Amino acid sequence: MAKAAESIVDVLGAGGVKRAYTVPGESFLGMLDGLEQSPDIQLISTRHESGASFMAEADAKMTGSPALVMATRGVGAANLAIGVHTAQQDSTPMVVILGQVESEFIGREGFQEVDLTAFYGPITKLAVTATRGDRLPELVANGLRVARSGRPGPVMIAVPADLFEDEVGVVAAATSLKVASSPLMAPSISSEAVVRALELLRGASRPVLIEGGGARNSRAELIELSERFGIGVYSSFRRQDGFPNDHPNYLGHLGLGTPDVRLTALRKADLVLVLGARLSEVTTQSYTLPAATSKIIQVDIDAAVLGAIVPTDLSIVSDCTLALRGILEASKDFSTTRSWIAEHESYISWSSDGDTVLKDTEGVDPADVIGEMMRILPADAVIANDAGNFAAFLHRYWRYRAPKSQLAPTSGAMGYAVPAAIGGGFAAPDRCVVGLAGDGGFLMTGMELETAVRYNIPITVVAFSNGIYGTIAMHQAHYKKRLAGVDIGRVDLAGFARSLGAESVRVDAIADFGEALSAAVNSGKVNLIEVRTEPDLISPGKRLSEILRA
Ligand SMILES: Cc1ncc(C[n+]2csc(CCOP(=O)(O)OP(=O)(O)O)c2C)c(N)n1
Repeated sequence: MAKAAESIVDVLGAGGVKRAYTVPGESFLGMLDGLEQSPDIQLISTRHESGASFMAEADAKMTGSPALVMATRGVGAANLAIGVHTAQQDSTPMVVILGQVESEFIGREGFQEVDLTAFYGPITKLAVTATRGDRLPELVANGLRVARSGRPGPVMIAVPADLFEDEVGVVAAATSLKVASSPLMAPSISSEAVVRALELLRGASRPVLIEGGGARNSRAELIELSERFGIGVYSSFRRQDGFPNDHPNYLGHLGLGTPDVRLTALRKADLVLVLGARLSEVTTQSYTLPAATSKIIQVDIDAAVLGAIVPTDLSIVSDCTLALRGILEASKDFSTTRSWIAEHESYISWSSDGDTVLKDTEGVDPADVIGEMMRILPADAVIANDAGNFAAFLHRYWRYRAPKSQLAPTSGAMGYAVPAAIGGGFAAPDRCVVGLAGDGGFLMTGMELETAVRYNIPITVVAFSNGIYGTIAMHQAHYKKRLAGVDIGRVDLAGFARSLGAESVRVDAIADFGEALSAAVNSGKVNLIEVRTEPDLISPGKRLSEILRA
């Protein structure tokens, strides 16, 4: 016999969970104690539950294994929700354990009580409230199974506080361990599907593919397929690290504000191969692409995704790597000389799409910051980004060359960058990790720099300070021709970071940025670089004042 909390910790460890992120609460004392004693799982205490959930999401994005997040009752659950929603939209495996009021008080609106099953239902794959302590290991093992299977995502188990102290029988504990550690063999492509895919691929004259998160581990196969069949490659929204951006078949990113010229190859493609991408609103450019004239092959591990957004000519339920291997194995005799060099050159060249990089700006031009990052950072640096208009410069000018080098929320959640960089740092301690945020997003979760200092996770954060919620200002300029509620005060971000124990510097001119960045990433410490930018320089080559006047 063991206490339920101890048994859950064993189950999580058997399921590959390495880290548990939390703000502690009185409703899960047994879990905190069990994790602190565990040799397999590190307990990480953060400054806000949103930070905990973003860290867990980024950690799991890097490793592919679920991370654990825990929070207390209604209050912690509310703060935690933003990172859980991000895990859902980003298809990231996550286990959420929420402490609930004691079982004898449920339904009386006890202290901080909320119906957690109802609250978390829409943002998780599975939301359940435990009713018996002896079944807790079973619920957690099942949660792990659901989080990892099919299209991965978050699961939530709410536990009335008293149940953690219940006893679990030996057989129940052993069965749960088996469920948690049982290997999950991914579905593979059928030989019939290979034949039909090859028919379509051989017959295509201008094929492109869209790679998504489900193809994250298929890099070598993607390159081989692209080269053998002369397929141009697009990244789905914020999945730019799936295919080397400097490969001559790479065509660009289907993101926010993608210039029209970038989309021509997709618009004109006679065949589009969709690999592990759910075809989100952003990827499809508001559900307008792929074009109705394109034939579609879609490969996904989750049958529910296939054909859900765009009707397909061939739907294949398979792990992407296994599907690509099947197709490659059956087409060894095939080769083609199709070239995408003109499209690729137009993408890779610095001032593509007729962007005028605005050199007469008073502050620092964010495009130049990305240029300096390209010059200084290692090609395999992990770049975590927040939501905001500064990110448009990153997505356009940074070239993702290494696998698992992008931590970017398809949920568009502000506040992601700092905790995501920390989660990335925990998951990949040997990589250089850099977070990018606007001043708005930075001050939502920037206090997590203290968490990085405390756990000695040497990340560097670049915060673009323009004193404005820039993205919203740009939308208002386009649609309302005047601004509302977007001014925010200029804050001494470097001073704030110093108060949290980080090294910091403020940069007012691009000439000083390179040195600051080199020093930061080589310091082995937590660093913030505050970059002062001009609010008028709102997106690559565009001034806010011009949009307001237009
Ligand atoms: C949590 C959250 N709240 C609100 C928004 C809406 N939103 C998107 S971008 C943005 C402004 C971002 O401002 P800042 O971080 O300063 O970056 P900038 O756009 O100025 O580069 C807002 C408010 C959001 N995406 N996420």
